[in-house]
Amino acid sequence: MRVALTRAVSPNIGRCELTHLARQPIDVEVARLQHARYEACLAELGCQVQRLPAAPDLPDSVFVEDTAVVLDELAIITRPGAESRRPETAAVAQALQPYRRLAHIVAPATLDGGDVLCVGRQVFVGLSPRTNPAGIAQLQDLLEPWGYTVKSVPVRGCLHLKSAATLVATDTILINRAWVDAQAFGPLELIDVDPTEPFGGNALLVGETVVYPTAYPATRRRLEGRGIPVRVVDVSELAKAEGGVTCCSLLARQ
Ligand code: CIR
Repeated sequence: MRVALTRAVSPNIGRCELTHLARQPIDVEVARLQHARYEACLAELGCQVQRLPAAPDLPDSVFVEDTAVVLDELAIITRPGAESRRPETAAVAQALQPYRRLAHIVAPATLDGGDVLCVGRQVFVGLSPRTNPAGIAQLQDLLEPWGYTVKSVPVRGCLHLKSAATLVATDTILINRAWVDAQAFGPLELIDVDPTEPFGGNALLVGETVVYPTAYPATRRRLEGRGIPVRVVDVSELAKAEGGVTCCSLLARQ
């Protein structure tokens, strides 16, 4: 059993933070519909979806992934790199409290959950526009006592580590090598995104199934060709806010 924590799309998502994308109008109703279908997909995969109410003052709050790192033993509440996003953490901390003991990243450290890629007890952390070396050091101090190893991984040309690389099976990473060095992942199996789909590296593994955007059919075929079951969701409106499929939920194994 898994709890999937989500948060409703803010009516002001159009005022979201943007780093690598030009601003385009976002249709809030379409974004809400896509988000609801994404939640339905998680429910079909056996998650118990718990949705936090929308926060009109927090345009990016649908992207709950950045506010916490949820492991089996504890959850770390982050200090997001974008100042506008820091107030998002309060409601998420409250929602996670019943499920996990909580620890916190504190100033001057910054860390976005989108930079944290867990592969068993190995934790890869993107050194990115949002996550600084102090954030990685604090995460390491919090996780090492629980037997995790934390490794810093520089990213370039994208927002977060998980824009470039995500887990698609127990020992397999989907990767865009233009944005992160493959060597960082040592002996793990790698699947490259199709070169025509640079944003295709963000996939959400739920159990043994990958939840994946409709927007990247060539990369999807690569995943399926390696025997990975894929469920597609249209998240095109959320993608205009620079969000992907991992960003919209926090999964907590029960
Ligand atoms: C931001 O720039 O923070 C949001 N507009 C997008 C965050 C996406 N989050 C993620 O990839 N984990």
